[in-house]
Amino acid sequence: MNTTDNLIPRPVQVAPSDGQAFTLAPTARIAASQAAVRVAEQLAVLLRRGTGFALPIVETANAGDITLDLVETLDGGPEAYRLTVTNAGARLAATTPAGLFNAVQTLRQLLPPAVEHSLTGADDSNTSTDGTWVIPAVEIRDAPRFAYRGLMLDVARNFFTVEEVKQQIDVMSQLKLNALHLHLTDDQAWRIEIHAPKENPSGLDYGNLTAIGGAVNHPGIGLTPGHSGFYTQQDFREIQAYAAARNVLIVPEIDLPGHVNAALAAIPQLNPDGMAKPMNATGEVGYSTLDAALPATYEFVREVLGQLAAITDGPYLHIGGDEAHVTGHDNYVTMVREFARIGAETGKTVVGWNEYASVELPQGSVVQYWFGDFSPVVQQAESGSSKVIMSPAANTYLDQKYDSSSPIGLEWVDGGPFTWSEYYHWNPAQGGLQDDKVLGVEGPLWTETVRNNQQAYWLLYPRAISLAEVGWSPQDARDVGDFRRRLGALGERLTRQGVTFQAAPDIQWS
Ligand code: TNX
Repeated sequence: MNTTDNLIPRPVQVAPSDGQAFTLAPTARIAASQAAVRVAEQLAVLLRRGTGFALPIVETANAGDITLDLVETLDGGPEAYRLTVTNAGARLAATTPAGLFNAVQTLRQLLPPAVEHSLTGADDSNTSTDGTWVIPAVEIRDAPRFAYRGLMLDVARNFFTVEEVKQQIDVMSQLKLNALHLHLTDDQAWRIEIHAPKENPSGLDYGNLTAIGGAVNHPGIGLTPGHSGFYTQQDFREIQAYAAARNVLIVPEIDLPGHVNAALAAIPQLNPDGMAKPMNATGEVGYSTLDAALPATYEFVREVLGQLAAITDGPYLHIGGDEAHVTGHDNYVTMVREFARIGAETGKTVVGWNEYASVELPQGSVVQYWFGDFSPVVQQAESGSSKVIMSPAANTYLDQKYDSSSPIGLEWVDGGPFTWSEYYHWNPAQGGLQDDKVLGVEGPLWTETVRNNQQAYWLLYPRAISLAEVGWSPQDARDVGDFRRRLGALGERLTRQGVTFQAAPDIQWS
């Protein structure tokens, strides 16, 4: 059943009207001004595939058409939108294409689930169960609670091809998730091409980062080693452009100064003894570090962050900072302070895991909280005008097993189980932080146990749907019981899209 009650994330204001529903006819068109044509085209692709109708894009609307309008003002910031459906048509209005994109995702959920098709291109049948495409009459006004609503893909432990990342973006963006953090480097692998620089005082072989660090396909002990591969800078731009067209911001991460074994294996000069480390595909953490005393360390970081900043359109550059267990406190402070400065010098806003909050950071740096002591985070937020991305492990970690019977996933977070409901039932504004200090929320998917998109989907969904609503909907508008019902109704749409989700036993899936 398509109704105005099933929307996820729940909009700020939904006013069903007594008027007649709108039936999309085979003669319908999509009307859009020049600046709205790109989003209109995306809606057209979805609806043509779903309905088999021609749905041409035109400049001015007739009765019976869908209209996309860019307007001057609308409360709620750049992502806000208004969606009005009457028997004469549907009208989507926003101040930006991002807002229009959000409106399209809502419209999509007002159509029967049969409008959805495999995102991998497998099935192309196009009939609704009763052959009609009815959209209930309604007026929706909506805007996000937080500007940043993200997922993280660990592409180091498991490489995801450009095509796989694009599919992840297709799935997440329908839930109005708007940031994808790519964990590009770690002990096991280095997944982003770094060109040989013009100036290279220490003669570092940057090509080896991906030649050695991207070639991870050897058998390891313990956890299954991930796939080989890396993104060329062109691949990265391609992912980024694809994401931008779907209102998704790419946040690239180079994890420093720990989690660097792949770099130490590729570039001997990064080691104090000048000897390259062996590659290590195990799931061990916290054993590798850059050396604070080596000039090559800073030369390397400057080059890598500089090249990455140059290809990154978004404002953020993530420099890691987590689990540097063998770095030593003073060395950690020295390096992270300098790396954050280098990052900020590229013109980007630096982001780091919460361990780095104890270091003096450039004003406005972003802290991503995942685990441990919250007080340095609050302190940074207050003294350094930093904003916080909330990823508390027990409420957002998408790598955790749902419970001990899960065939994949890790089990290191205390407590549990870790189901859609724990990931729904929390408030990102906590520990003294108000909404204005919270940039948003992010669910990380570490991939030591993940080897393809379907496995990733299974760990992500439905928990990432909880996260999407936590990030979007007002706290006082959220209700676990109501969400449970709406989540069940979303099941059929995901199934039609070919997304394998965890069929949580406490949900009545459609
Ligand atoms: C800790 S969470 C990590 C990751 C691992 C994860 C699971 C975080 C910031 N760092 O490097 O993948 O544990 O082993």
